Amino acid sequence: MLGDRAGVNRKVVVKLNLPSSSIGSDLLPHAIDRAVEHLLNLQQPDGSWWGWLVSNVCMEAEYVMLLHILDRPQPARARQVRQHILQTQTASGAWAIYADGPGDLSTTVEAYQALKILGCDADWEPMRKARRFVAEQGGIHATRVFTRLWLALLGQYAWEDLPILPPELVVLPRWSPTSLWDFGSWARATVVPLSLVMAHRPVFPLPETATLAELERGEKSPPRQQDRWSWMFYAVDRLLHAYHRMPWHPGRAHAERQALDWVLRHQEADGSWAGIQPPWFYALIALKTLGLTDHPAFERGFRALDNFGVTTDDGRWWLQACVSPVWDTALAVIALRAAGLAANHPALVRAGTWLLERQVLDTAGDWKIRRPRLDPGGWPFEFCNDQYPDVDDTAIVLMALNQLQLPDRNHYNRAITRGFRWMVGMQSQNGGWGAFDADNRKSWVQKIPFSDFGWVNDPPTEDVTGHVLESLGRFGYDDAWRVIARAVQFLRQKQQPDGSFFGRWGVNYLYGAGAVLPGLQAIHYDLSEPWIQRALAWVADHQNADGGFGEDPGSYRDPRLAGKGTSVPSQTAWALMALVAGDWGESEAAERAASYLIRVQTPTGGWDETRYTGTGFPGDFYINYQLYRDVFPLLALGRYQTFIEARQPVQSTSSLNA
Ligand code: R19
Repeated sequence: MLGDRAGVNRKVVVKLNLPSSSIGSDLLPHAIDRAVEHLLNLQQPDGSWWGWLVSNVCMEAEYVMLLHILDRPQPARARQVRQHILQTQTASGAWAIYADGPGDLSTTVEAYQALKILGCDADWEPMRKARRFVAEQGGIHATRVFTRLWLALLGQYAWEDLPILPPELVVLPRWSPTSLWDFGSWARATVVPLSLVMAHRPVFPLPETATLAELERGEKSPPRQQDRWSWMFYAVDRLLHAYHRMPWHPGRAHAERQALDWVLRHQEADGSWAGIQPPWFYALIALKTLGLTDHPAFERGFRALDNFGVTTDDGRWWLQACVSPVWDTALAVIALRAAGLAANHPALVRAGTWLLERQVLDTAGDWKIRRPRLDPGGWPFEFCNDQYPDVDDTAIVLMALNQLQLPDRNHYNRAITRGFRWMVGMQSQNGGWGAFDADNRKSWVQKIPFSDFGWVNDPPTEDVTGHVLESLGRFGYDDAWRVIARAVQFLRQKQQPDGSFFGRWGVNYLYGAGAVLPGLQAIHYDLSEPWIQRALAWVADHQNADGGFGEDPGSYRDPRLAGKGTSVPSQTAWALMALVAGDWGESEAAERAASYLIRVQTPTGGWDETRYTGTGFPGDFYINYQLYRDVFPLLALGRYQTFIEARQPVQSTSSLNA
């Protein structure tokens, strides 16, 4: 049935329902011109692009708790944060983790605790409403481990009721059946400082007015997953609790020294840990717990937090989970090139030069553990993340650089060669690519009682693999090369029964389509193969009546929402990119998607997007990338225009031939 529709969609060449048919008119080039101008206006003086990453109120709530724990009150900042937390409360009294999403229990408890610390009265209506929501949802015991850990630090939850994370984990060698290296990069950086904190179980008591005495506690619950392995690790956790109660822990002091050493070694040049909020906060708490607030690493780390903060015009302050300048800059370059800017356009040369400087040539990165003989050469997501370059950024940066003419040819060639080798060298055994590590796919880490939030490993995914293929394709490689043939095999195996592809780092199957299909096109894969046509039919099948596409983050938890949701510019762009890449650029679906993007473009040439289309962790953590709304529609329209021009040189009479 899908196949039938596919056939129909593909063949119909539609004369657009835009006024006066956009192929012949100048509506499309005009929209592109305005979007180009808008994006160029957003470029930073140093040549980069950098949009905010909006996530959820846990960032600020935990910041408030952190200031209390570190005993670093900041009254002015506290007022701004309070304002922000109150402003993001939803009508139900809860806090959500994405725009228009349902209330989230853990997030609401953290926000409630922060507001108590910030002086809000429990009898105040917003607090009452929040409390009602928490009670309905099962109370404190039903929150995730991280939330209860924060409460334990504040004396509002029993340490005894949290799973154990022993610092001995750091001492276990890489080849032991369970080791630190089985966790994903972000989880490693989180687990190590936390193991120190949890071994000491410090409590930083709250004043009476800030406790959670009035908040529903609920019932202690069994493990979240109820399979055999989870029960087994639950039993192991009980044993570790018994061990914790014993007075004597041989080797503990050594393990703690190793863990502390690991934490200190992993601080980045900008003072952060792994460039993301959780390990950063926990590293500071670990140093505090060990009485090391005089250590230079502490002060450097604490001060650097301000770099992630954003002050708004209306007097709020909020905190980004991480920052995305490299990713944003590379995507902007790709979009502007697709829109027709020259390879040596001054703005793009500045961006390219900036990107060259960001390459990580440090040999000390964690990725070395899995690929000891590989030389460095990747790019990170953030400004300073020398220990965590990632494959996704490397693929996109290489793709961007590939399309530029930069003055320093030597530097350029060297950078490309190194980046290319690193990227290829990070391929996993199964043919795909993960983000920060190769072959990081053991599942036990996901089964331990500690792991009830987000993915804690970093297996190869469809979206990253699609980006790598697109990058390799641009350098002229095709599936005559084993690396590529294996990657195609990986994608084929990962395709869902309905033809779609899962999106790990973007919401969701629309992101998957927008990454996988351009990748296959770039390596000149035979797009007429049935599995590709099924992927395209899936996309076309999920178009909204307004011509746009949208997918709710709820689709990660509820399969019925796959590919469904209110139209959103970036997601419409991914669908259009998929259609154009799959040679469906002449379909009605593509034409209507392009029309939608043109229709909703703002007068200044950008797009509005309050919905979250970025994924931190499927089901648990989402990101609204501020630049996605402007970059992806431009990229999609640019590619669409190129496609149309190539197809219909005669019909385009006016602007295109001008
Ligand atoms: C593509 C480029 N990407 C490959 C990089 C994307 C970076 C996404 C931002 C990540 O920010 C984070 C990271 C980790 C956490 C956690 C967390 C969850 C579980 C454990 Br265990 C440890 C940490 C919570 O919030 C985060 C945000 C787009």
